Amino acid sequence: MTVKPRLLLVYPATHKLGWVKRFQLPSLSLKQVAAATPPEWEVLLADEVQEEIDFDGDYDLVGITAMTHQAVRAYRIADRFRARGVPVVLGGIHPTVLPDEAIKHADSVVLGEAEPVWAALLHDLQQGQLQPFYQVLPEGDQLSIPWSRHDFLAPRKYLTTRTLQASRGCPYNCPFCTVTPHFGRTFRYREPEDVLAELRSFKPGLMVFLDDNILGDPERAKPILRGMAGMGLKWGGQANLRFAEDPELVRLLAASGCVGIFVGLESVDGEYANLPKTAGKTSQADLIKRVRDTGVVVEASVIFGFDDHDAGVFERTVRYLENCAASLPTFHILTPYPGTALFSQFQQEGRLLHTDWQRYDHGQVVYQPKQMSPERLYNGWVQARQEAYRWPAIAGRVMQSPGKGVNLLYNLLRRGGIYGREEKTT
Ligand code: B12
Repeated sequence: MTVKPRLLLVYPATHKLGWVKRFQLPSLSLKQVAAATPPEWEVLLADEVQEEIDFDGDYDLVGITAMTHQAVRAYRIADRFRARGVPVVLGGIHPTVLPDEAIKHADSVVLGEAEPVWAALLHDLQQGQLQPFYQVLPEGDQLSIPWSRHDFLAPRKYLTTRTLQASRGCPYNCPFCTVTPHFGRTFRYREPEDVLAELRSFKPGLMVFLDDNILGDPERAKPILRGMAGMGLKWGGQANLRFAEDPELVRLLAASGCVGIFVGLESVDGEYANLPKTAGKTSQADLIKRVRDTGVVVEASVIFGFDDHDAGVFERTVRYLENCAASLPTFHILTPYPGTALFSQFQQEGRLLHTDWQRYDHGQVVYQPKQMSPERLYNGWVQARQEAYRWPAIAGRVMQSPGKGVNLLYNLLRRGGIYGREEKTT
């Protein structure tokens, strides 16, 4: 019997989660790396959100993914494996943006997408010719990727393991976002038939699209939504709220089994409510109502701390979201992620307080805001979250929505995250 080489894929955790961990999704990044791994490899997963990593295990290669807030933990994990002589590859958005930092903790760094380079990297490793960096830049508007892999996830408990992407990339290039500079200026879509075939392979039940903007190109999205009607899938995803300018898209969304859609309003007024992505002829409040009234939960996300935000922004935002009864208000602190135009701007202006990546997570203030102190911004964010998730506020918006049960469930989960306790591991 031949022994397969063993690949351990690691999802680093920065916090220990309580009961909320049962409502997480497995990393699609690692599901795609697994899918791109040739069958002669055995693929194992260490999802630190769910369990401890076995640092003494027998592995031929360790692959670690990292967003910015995970980078410090990812580097610690990498250093421990490398100290034992196990080669480590780092990938994901943070190593893509800062490959020279990442390579200090890895034998190789994959910049951008794994699918076009991963098999070659594994071949090079086996030949003893691993290169420090691998990268193939995205081109065109077609996305050709293997179906994501699930077998290596068992038997962990997730909200659902049925996640996929129908598209990648984004043309909007918002100054605070990493997507356009690193995943391409166009939407790249998979063939609708390929997406629908993957969806048909799922058992009926909950699934999640992890696209940046599943409805970004309506003509590419509509065949997918039409094909989903009657499949018995209940799904969630993320989109630009402007899709709701198109009544057909709103109707198809509800008919396709969508239960919840995450939309980035970014700001309820000022410059950031008028970005190419957010501006349009109908107000964001009216668009929210259109979608909400179909029974689809609208998770409306806003960011606090743009340069035109004064200390009145917290109150204005909470009231705005209350008035349009967005099903699930979500608040973030502006975070200048490395690789964004915002990071370069704040760096040039000397406004970055530090580059302790663990604290770049939308829940801490890492820069000097223009119109308030960092403390005021932080406290305003805490208060806005608590205010929006008081029982009367939850009851008010749930009562205004069709689909009250699903709406209430989402709100209870979110309230748990806001009022619950989280412990740091690192
Ligand atoms: C879906 C998503 C989520 C989901 C993740 C669900 C899941 N478990 O998979 C949820 C909603 C939970 C989420 C949460 C957050 N997210 Co998010 N999310 C995304 C989104 C839209 C897609 C990510 C994704 O799954 N892509 C699909 C996979 C296949 O692509 P990928 O991750 O790029 O992976 C490919 C390559 O990068 C590479 N790769 C990745 N890892 C590895 C590892 C190895 C070894 C190799 C070889 C290659 C490799 O190969 C993969 C396949 O091609 C991105 C935007 C984007 N386009 O990247 C933001 C994004 C990753 N999120 C971001 C952020 C900030 C967050 C939060 C911190 C926000 C918050 N505070 O709420 C949290 C953190 C949660 C946590 N777990 O700690 C930022 C990260 C910025 C940064 N520099 O860190 C992004 C880039 C959005 C943005 N606008 O900038 N997110």
